[in-house]
Amino acid sequence: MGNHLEFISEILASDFQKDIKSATAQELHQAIATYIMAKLSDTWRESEEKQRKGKRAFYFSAEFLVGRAVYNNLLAMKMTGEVNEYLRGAGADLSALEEIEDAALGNGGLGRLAACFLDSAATVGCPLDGYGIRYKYGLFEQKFEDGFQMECCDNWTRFGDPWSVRREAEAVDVVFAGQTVRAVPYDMPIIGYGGEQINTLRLWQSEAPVDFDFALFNDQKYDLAVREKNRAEDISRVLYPNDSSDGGKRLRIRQQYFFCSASVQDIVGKHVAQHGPDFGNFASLYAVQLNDTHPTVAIAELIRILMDDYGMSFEESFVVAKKTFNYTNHTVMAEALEKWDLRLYKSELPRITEIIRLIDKRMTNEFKAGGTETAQHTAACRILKNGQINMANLAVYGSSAVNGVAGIHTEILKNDVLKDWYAVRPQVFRNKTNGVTQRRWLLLCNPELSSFLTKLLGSDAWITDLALLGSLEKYADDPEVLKEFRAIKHVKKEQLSSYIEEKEGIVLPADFIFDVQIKRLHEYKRQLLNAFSILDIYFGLKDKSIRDFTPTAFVFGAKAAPGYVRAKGIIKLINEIGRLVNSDPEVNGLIRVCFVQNYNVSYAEKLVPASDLSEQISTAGTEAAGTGNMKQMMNGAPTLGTYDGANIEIVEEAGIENNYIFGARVEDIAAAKDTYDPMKIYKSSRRIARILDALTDGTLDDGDTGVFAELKSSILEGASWHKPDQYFLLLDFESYMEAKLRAIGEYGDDAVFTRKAFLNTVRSGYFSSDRTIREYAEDIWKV
Ligand code: 26W
Repeated sequence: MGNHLEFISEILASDFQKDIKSATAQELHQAIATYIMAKLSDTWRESEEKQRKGKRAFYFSAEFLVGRAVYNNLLAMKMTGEVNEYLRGAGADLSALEEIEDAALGNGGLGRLAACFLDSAATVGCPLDGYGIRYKYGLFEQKFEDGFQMECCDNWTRFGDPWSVRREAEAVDVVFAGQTVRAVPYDMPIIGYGGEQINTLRLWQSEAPVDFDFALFNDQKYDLAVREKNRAEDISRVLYPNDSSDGGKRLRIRQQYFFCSASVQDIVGKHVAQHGPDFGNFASLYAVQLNDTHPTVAIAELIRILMDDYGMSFEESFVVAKKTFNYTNHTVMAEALEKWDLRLYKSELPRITEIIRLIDKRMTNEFKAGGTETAQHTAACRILKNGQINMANLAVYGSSAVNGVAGIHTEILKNDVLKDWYAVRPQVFRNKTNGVTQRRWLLLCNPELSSFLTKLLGSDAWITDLALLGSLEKYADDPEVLKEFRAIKHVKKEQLSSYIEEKEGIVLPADFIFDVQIKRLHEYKRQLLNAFSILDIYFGLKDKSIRDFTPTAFVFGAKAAPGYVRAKGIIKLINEIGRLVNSDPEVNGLIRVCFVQNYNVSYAEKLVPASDLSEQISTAGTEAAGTGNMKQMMNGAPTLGTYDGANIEIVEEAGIENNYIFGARVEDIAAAKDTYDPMKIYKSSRRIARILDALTDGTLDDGDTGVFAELKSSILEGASWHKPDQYFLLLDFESYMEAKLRAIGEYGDDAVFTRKAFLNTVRSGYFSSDRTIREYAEDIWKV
């Protein structure tokens, strides 16, 4: 490869007849990626060879929110510096690649967690590969028109995808009722930090066995000629943009079965090639993690293959499957727990449905045989009931391990959502508190803080052992250290400020507090409560009831599922509040609001390091864990949050005195549930009434869509499908305001606020996904 870096120029010359200076960002990206792919090729093959020798684990997920690969891969290969220098020598710079699209093959937390897990597994030497779907279109691109969310399709591979290798030879057929499609694998390298181990993310693309029907074309039946092609490609065409309700769509069933069947066939095929058609040791060689219920059909698919292709009995096949699969639950939201219509399912997957019937039968027999103690739980645990397939029950019954993603969440699964299963199978339940990779969420997005931590620590070992940061606690009262820590935060805020001015046209002065709430838009995450707090502060500044207020910028990033009308109404409301506040000279020197457009992984990499306050304000008992909270903690933002999800463990690690915790606990909510009367609060609080009335008294304009009035009545009157204020915004309002104004008040004081911020960073070691992956590997996968 000659002077290896030269290879980049050779590719530009050969593929684009360009040199570095004249190349476009996409061409430069193509060349650099090809260069890296060449460099890692041997190691990637060797890693695969090595992993074939032992037990290995597979992560089945309908979503992998990997974001942009180029910077992370350069970092993992420790080549960022030399490649940047080489480009600079030719008048270019790596920052040009800021234009490169994210691979947004996921909705939010669940998808990003899967990506962090793959990075950690490859880094800690865990043999974990990912299996998923290569969506042609990822999560929609979000634009605001007059404050309303508009969705555009995300054609992320239009400039190519140099990080994927098409493995034509390993394609398999996936059979549906009345249609067989070709599942073609595309492999992405998952480079462990340092490049010693490279795992694989295999994403399946759906194609028609026959691309084009020439006869039909000859008959000028042009659409018909490509009908099969389109019907096949529909399966992996687009990611479903819902992150909390399954929508019951036929294509979704096809997507789930498509990648599960292809993945199970792939694993079984390799097993038979290596060990022959003997499945006695299958479960001791492979562990499969089901990322929520979306890939649950894989259990029935393995049984189908062992029975129909290898002649095993249902019982033998079931036992192998149960020992192989493990299930992670990521939400307690009823509407997010998948229950498929049996007839719909059968119409798509008749054989699989038969096998699910056998599994349900086996389960009811087993429960009956267990005596009343067990039998009494049969109804709750049934897989088939009310004409539906309960995917969570199938996942639990067909798995060896079941876990939640944070302490409180796992307790809620045991005592509520899956309590009947916990009663009969307590031993399968365990907790695995989420984590995030410090490579992307500290080293890559915050090199300034990273080199400061390395300086203080005297080594960069924290990059693969984040717990080492704990030894920096001794600097918490060192004014010089706090001063530099704060100066670094200021640098990140200036970077974000100029980016937001360029992208959003809004000026956020870097000396304002950056109060940041970034996550999917959902009522339980209570972006609406945050909006109410801004109105309260606005009115307080206007009537001078709030004095010597530390200037604060309220920053939001969130996409709403396209069909989630109320969520889209909340986006419009926050944009209208932004219009009101930012254009009011009486207050815009003290408060600003910015709702960034198209919040995604790459935008998060700019927002997280620049956030001073991390808004984690979900109703207690609703956010399974959260992972954004961990990223903002790592980057020195104290949490303003409720006692929910992983906030609780963040407070345990960093100290409640170093965060701003408020609001009703789960048990308070349970106690208030039946008597809760938000209208009474509204009537007894002028403060709250002023805020809610602003939604309908003309202060804020929803363009006569009525969405603001609907928002107000959802709080005061409720709706046909829920009680008033189902997420208890008014219940938590006062304590939220107290905590928020206290945080804003303390911000100015280094020895107080910066000390808290610093302690959050140095006590964030536990929240590395390296720790989480090691727990899965030791406790569940046994690899
Ligand atoms: C069927 C549609 C659908 C799609 C995605 C329903 C539910 C989902 C996901 C489970 C939603 C999700 O992303 N859950 C989030 O998972 C994170 C990773 O564990 C947690 O940190 C978040 O608390 C949880 O909301």
